[in-house]
Order: sequence, then structure tokens, then C-alpha cells
Amino acid sequence: MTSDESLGFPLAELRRLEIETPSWGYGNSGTRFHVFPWPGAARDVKERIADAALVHRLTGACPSVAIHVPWDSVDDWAELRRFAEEQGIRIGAVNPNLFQDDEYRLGSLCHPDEDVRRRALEHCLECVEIAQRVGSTIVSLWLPDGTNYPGQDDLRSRFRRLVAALETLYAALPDDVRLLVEYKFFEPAFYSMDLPDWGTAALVCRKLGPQAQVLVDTGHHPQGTNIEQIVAVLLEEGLLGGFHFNNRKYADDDLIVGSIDPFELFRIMGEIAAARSDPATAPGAEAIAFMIDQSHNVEGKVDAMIQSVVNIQTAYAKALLVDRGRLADAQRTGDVLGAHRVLLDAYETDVRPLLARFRAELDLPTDPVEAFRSGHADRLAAERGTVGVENAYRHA
Ligand code: RM4
Ligand code: MN
Ligand code: MN
Repeated sequence: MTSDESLGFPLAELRRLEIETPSWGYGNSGTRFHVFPWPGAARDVKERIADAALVHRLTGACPSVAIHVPWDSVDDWAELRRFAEEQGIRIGAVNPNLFQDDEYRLGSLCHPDEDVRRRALEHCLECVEIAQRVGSTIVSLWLPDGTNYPGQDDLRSRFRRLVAALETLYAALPDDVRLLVEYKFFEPAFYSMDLPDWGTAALVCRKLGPQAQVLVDTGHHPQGTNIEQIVAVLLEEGLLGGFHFNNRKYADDDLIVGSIDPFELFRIMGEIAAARSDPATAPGAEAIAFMIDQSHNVEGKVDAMIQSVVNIQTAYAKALLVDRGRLADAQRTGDVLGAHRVLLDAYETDVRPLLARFRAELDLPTDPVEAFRSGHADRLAAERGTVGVENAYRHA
């Protein structure tokens, strides 16, 4: 195998892009209408971790797996950590679940009742402990709280409760653990969400301190939002903690990354490439946690995950090809179309040969999606069978 440095630019840079996959993307999932069972889909946490490890073996780019508590809960976390390590990966972000309990009808950390708020906070604190036991440095918080009707609750009081809860949580973080704060503009609540947008998340993180940063889920914005500009501003402010990559057409669709709008993915990765090459923003850009948050309702699980990884690498490879010097010149001289064409030049480059060479140099299959489909899919289906799912209401 070639050493990373000898790969040269842009492959050495591409080699440094590590993408975390989510345990929940490997099991059966669906919409609120139905969950279609998939042959060979993972049935328990160990199979989910094994699938994440397989994705890493086929792509060389996914050395960690995010877990959801309690979906992935076990009695012995140290044993789960060892299991992951034996498979060749580590456990990444720990995601608390504040949305699947009857008492969360009116919210969790922002609930009007103090007892419910306390229990929600205790669950988050438990996740901080779990992070330490599994060797993770990220607790990733998505808050489903909100209201459905004007007047249902007092918006300022809810914000106050949110800040108070997060301050307690923040105080419990060990020095090497970051709290990533995810936002979402609607769903499950429809009138107000307590963390609706990047601005609110950034404000809260600023109040908390440097270990709190914003998590951008690409599916959590209103139609037409300029996500790359959010990314640019957060990078400039040292507040971009990580991503949940997926793609959407209308709502929080959690589709394969880059499947609907590959140009948007390129523009986002372009901001990251630019920030990594700028000494002022490089340290923050190096620490971004690139995670996929995707679920597969009508397609296979593992190959869809690999396709997302490949699409992110493709977008990043193109972003690395942007001629930054020419772009800066065009921008300085006010050459609007010239500047735009510099981006198009990179975007329209066929990077498939480059990526094939990259994978060959690393002794990886040149087409990892195909490698799974022809070499592993049938084996997993034979081993695991096709298992139906009772609960069709899991997707959020
Ligand atoms: C949310 C959000 C979270 C994910 C849940 C299941 O919409 O994206 O990150 O964990 O769904
Ligand atoms: Mn998410
Ligand atoms: Mn989501």
C-alpha cells in the first residue's frame, strides 16, 4: 500500500477525508406508512457495526460508526467497543434519543414540566458517560422539541429551559468530548422548533463554550436555503462541528447523499476545501466530523451507504480541483462569469479515473458499490434472511 504522502495532491488530501456512517442506516427503516424488510439487513447492534466495518473495508474511508441510544444499547459498552475495534473500526458520535418516550409529548429538555426535563437531561448525561466508555469524543444532540400551535407554550420560556439544560450538560463534558448541536426547522413539531436553525444553534453554542459546536444536517433547511453559505460562516466563526450528510427533495427525506443535488454537495465541499487551504480556518476545518445521517426505505442498506461515501469523495475531489488562484483573480477583478466558470471547470471534470487510481493505490476495489453487490449482498441475505419490522413509526 502506498503511503499517504506519496499519493500527492489531490489524492493525499482526499485520503484524509474520513466519513462516519450511522448504525441506524444499516437496519430496516421506513416511512410512517410502511417499513419494507430488506434481505440481509442488519438485525442487531453487532450486525450494524459489522456492516459499518464492511463499508470501511470496501472504501477505506469510514473508520467509525455513530450510535443511537437506546437503539444500540447494550449491557456492556466496553465489550461493544472491543467488538467494533476487532472489526477494524471505532465507535463515533453518541446520539441521545429524546423523541421516543411517551412523556416527551410536549418536549424533552424544553418540556413545561420540570420532572420530564430532568429525566431528559439525565438521559443526555448518561450518553456523555457512554461516550467515555466506548472511547468516543462526540455527543451529538438532536432536539425534537417544539410546539404545534401558536400559544401552545411560551417561546421565551422554552428557550430559557433549553439553555439551562444545555449548560448543565455542557458542564458535565470531559475536556476531550465535544457537544454537537443539530438544528431542524420543522418536524416532529410543525409550528415552532426549539432549535430551528443554524443561527439559534450557533447562539446556544456561543453561550456554552468552545466544546459546543453546530451540526449541519443537510436535510434540515427550508427549500432553497444556501447551505454552503451557512457552512462558510460557521467555519469562519470556528463553530462548524460536523455534518449529517444526506439529500432531500421536499422534506427531511434522508436520501443517498448527492442523489438529488450533486452540485449542492460540490458547493458545500468547495467551502470545506477552501477553508482547509486557508491557515485562518484550517484547524477548525480539520476537526469537522463528517457523518452520514441517512435511511433507506426502498433500497438496500450497505450499497446505498457506500454510494453516499463515493458521492462525497467525488464532490470533494472536484472541490479540490478548483483553481483557487484563478478564482481569487477573477473575484478581485470583478469578473463575475469568469469566477463562476472556474467553479464549473472543476465541477465538470470527470474525476472517476482519479478516484479509480486512488482506490487502486490503496488496494481497495475501484468500484466499492459493485464490490458489495457482487461479493457480499447474497452472503448477507443468506446468513440473515429477511426480517420484517413491527414499528413503522421509527423514522423522524
Ligand atoms: C432527525 C435528525 C437526527 C436523527 C433523527 C432520527 O431528523 O436528523 O440526527 O438522529 O432524525
Ligand atoms: Mn441528522
Ligand atoms: Mn433528520
